Amino acid sequence: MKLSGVELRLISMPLVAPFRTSFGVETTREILLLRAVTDEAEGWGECVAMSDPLYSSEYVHAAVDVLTRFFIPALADVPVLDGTAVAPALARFKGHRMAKAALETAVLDAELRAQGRSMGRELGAVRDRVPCGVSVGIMDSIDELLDAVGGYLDAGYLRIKLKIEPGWDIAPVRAVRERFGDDVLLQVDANTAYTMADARHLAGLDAFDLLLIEQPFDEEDVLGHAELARVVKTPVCLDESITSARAAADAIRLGACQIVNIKPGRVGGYLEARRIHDVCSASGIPVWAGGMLETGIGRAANVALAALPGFTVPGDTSASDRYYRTDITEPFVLDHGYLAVPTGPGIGVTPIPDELAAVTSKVDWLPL
Ligand code: OSB
Ligand code: MG
Repeated sequence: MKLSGVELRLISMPLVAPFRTSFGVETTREILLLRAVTDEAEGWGECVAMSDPLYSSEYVHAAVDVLTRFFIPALADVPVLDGTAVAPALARFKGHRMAKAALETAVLDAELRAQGRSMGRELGAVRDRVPCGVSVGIMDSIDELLDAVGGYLDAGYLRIKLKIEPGWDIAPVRAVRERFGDDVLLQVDANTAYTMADARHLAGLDAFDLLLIEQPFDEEDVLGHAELARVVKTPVCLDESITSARAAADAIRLGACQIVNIKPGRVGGYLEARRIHDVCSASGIPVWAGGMLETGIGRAANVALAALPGFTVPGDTSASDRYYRTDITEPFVLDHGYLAVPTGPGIGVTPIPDELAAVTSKVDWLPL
């Protein structure tokens, strides 16, 4: 496959409702999309970096910069370009995994489209649909939260994840349990908002039979998570800390996680995400598919990944209308709590030209 260039496109997508986490509030998702143009086919990749470096050190404009200056030019030197050649070609550059993931995905999508093979088939999907949960932001009041959770349960979501932070943890969890009962699959995500000094307080969540507590401590505090796991009954899940298959293997060996959230962007791409799945499966650690408020482009590939055998609990792969009034692809629609795994070539979806144009703020063509 010969790459002729990559288009970098910035789009701006208003969320249906503000999404508040312990690290900030998102009202409009600013997203970088990549289109890799080859002599055989075109491929799409969505970069999950956010506007500000609050979830991770990456951010949209840094991704544009590093792709433009280093990553895309580095592909000119690759003799035989396909999806698997991208990570080795970029390996000498440190970090910037979200930017690397977007480029790898665009090239892989082009390759798969040229071959008529689907992402699910490529990654090893064993299901044609995946069970879906929803990530519920921090709200101004418990009443508002209960309304939101009630709406999602009515829509069919099979699992609820509550964002928590100090001052918004035990009370919202208790309220959701009291209103909706003990059968609801329920978990919490702290996005690094706590420290070991909060361990006793977090043990207060043990009473609510949660599936897991996600990333309570700092990204680099793997040992702290291992210590916490010894004093709380709720299973500890890592998100931010798991940046590679090696990081996953280390965290598992340390006893820092009983379950893992896999986000391809966070770990440098779908191929590394699959390796994490494999490492976890070999250790008996269940995994689930995280999300980064993706459009249909990123969602399509996430749903394919979530169809691998080790993804044994519902992920944050929600329907398009949980995020956006109008998606840039055909919308992903929940069917009794499930999303269908795309079956078409590559990621299986493409942007609808008019919808894409309506949200685009900038387009750059980078010839190779
Ligand atoms: O920690 O999982 C997270 C969104 C942006 C950044 C980090 C996270 C999230 C979510 C939303 O929880 C998941 C989604 O529905 O896409
Ligand atoms: Mg998380």
